[in-house]
Amino acid sequence: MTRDELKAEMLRHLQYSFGKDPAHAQVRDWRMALSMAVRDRIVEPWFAATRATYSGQHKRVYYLSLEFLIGRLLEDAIVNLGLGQAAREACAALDLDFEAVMTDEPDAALGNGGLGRLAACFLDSLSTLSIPAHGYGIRYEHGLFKQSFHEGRQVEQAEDWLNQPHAWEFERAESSYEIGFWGEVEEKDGRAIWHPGDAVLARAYDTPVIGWQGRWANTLRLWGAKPTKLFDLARFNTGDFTAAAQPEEAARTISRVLYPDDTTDAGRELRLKQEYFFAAASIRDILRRYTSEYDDIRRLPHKVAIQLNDTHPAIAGPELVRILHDEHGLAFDEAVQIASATLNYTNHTLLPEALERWSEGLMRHLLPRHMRLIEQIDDWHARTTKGRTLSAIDQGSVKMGELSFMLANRVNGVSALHTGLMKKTVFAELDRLHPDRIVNQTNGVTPRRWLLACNPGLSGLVTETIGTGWEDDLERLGQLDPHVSDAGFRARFAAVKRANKAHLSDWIGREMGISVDPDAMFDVQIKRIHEYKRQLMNVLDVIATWHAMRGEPGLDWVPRVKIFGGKAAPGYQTAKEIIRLINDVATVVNSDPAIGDRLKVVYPPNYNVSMAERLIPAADLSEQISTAGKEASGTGNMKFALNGAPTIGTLDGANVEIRERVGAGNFFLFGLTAEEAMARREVPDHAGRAIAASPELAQAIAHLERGTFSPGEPDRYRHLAQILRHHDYFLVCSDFAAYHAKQRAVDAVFRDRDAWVAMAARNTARSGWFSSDRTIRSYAAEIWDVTPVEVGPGACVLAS
Ligand code: HBZ
Repeated sequence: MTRDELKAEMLRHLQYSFGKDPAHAQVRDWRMALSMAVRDRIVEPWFAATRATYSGQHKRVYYLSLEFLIGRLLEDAIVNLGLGQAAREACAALDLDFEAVMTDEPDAALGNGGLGRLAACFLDSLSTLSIPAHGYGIRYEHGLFKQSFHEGRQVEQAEDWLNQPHAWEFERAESSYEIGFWGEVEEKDGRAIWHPGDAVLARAYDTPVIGWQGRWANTLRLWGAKPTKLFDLARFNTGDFTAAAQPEEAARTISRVLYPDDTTDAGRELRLKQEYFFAAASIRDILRRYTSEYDDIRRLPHKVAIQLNDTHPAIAGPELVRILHDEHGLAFDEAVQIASATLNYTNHTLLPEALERWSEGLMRHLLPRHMRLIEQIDDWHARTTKGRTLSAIDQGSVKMGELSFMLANRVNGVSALHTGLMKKTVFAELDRLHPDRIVNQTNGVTPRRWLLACNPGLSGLVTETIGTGWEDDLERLGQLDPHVSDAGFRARFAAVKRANKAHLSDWIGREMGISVDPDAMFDVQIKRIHEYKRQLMNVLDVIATWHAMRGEPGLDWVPRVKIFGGKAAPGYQTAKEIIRLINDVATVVNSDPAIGDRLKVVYPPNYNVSMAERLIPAADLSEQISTAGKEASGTGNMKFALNGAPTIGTLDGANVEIRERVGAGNFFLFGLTAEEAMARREVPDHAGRAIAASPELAQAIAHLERGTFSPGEPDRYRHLAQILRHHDYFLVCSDFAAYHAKQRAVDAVFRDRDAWVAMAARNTARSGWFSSDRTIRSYAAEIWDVTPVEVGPGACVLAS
């Protein structure tokens, strides 16, 4: 598509789709016009992919996830369709600021963090690999809350992304399912019939997901909740307008908000309703599609693979059994066998507080038939495995991890370390009963968004050096390795990073009014705020460094900018105290004349996918410092390495594999191993001993206790100090000295510019394995038993 064609299409949409005169069009109108012009190019390959799947009777993958953190979609589409230059030029020809048009799009923040972003990367790779697939989730009216800071404290505001036209979705009013809740189960002629007491409609909204070069497109189908009865006209006519609107309100609540808690589940009843609502609608839709093509329901596992993204969709298991048994009339055991040959489950956490459990009482009340089936599934499992000591029902609650495991063909962890720990800890007994069921699938990230689109400077250098083709074959980055010893290449690599940093410095100056030196080291920790991720250890290191700088102002310190980003769950008080501390420390450090430009703390509010795309290309150092054994994998760690930022990190999650691949000499390792961490927790007063052994740590904690950073309220950080001294479950104190010392080693390498650049470039060259294309190929071969559909060049939109 040429510049002029795209421009003409934009003008056509502006006028005929939106009824706007170009003379009065705002940035939003132009963004919508460009989105529509680009979207038109997706429809053809989208239809072609659907037709090819039907005509070839290919097996399909269904990815069920309560979260899809997809971010902005316009740039993604433009990049995948190769329309970057045309779009820039068309905007220029129309006198539009291209950046402003692109950044006008709100982030679709339908997720909390890593789990949701992983689902989005997987959709991208499924399309790139032309694997027939659907993502299924909820069309939340309000995504993850917007974060702002008020006197350093996190303030949450409702996010409102749908309060404007949405360019990418197609509403499918005809695809609706009635989803029941509550009610009774009738036993009749040996069959169970569930009579729900209430119901809502699940309506489908489809977003096409275009793969690399437009060769294939899959569908993200999100369910919105609607009332079965729109309006109570009788009540309205009596004048009770509020009551008349009540059915609509009650139904809509189900798809109103994303739960902003990534550890525990608040609003439990509504959350369980959300889970059943989307799982049931998805299962119904999957079976409708299957039965429209095939007669024999027993062959379901040959044509359908369902992946449960964590246990949030786990109720899909009992729902599938219910339909096969109660509605299709299969024997119970056969129904369970078919369901468990179709379903697979991914575990994303071992943290006990994040493992879902539902009270038996609530489950029986809300989903009476399902609770009965869960008991039968539990009995069936005990009967068929002789694993009688093991149950999915325990002390009045249903353990969704155990239930998902029992009903799965494969269960996977998300990094080698995590999978190993799953086998040793939470699923030890189930693993013994089913020794082949647990497999590892180390996470990955899409190189289209996380290198090509977000870092044009580096992707340009890569292409100039090794040619194209790496975008969907990321292991080719390995060809950069020999170039790292070339001083000319290193200089260009360094220049790209410097330009990205200068760009970020400008943004920080504009947005936050903080001036940062682009030649300082940009040290970045961006992720949800959680004690196990240990932002507290990072800020203690800031305090210790600040203290040392004040003590020896004459020393030749390596200037650093400490950048933080992330949200805390609204009910997670300790995480919120950590946020406030970072902001208070920033206030003191950034205005300390004795420190000047040598140390800055920057914490831009409202970290999201788009902010990650801005920060990662400009990072020098990647902070991946979780307590070993607690971070299942991490995916940010991969994005940083890919963009040439070496890691300072523990042997946790995928850090282990990153270090193996980039080489131990290109990774700053510190801290206890997972095993050592477990042993350390048993040592009496481990924190006290660590504090006594590290004057820097003792000093930093003393600053918290003295109120150095909260002079108006000296007690503000007493609670955090108490945790450190007496309840240091995440071993911040035990790891602090090693971390602080390793940071000085980082300084030393950074001082040697050439050594640093070589290390950074090797991180890029050796990160090819962390493409989500590799991960999806591996799921396809080892879990789903699907193969990519061959697409000839004729199906490629670029060729048309
Ligand atoms: O999933 C994350 C893991 O912490 C991270 O290590 C991993 O890389 C990533 C992808 O595998 N887990 C989450 O992001 N978990 C959640 O967001 C979550 C959301 C709602 C919950 C529980 C967990 O109720």
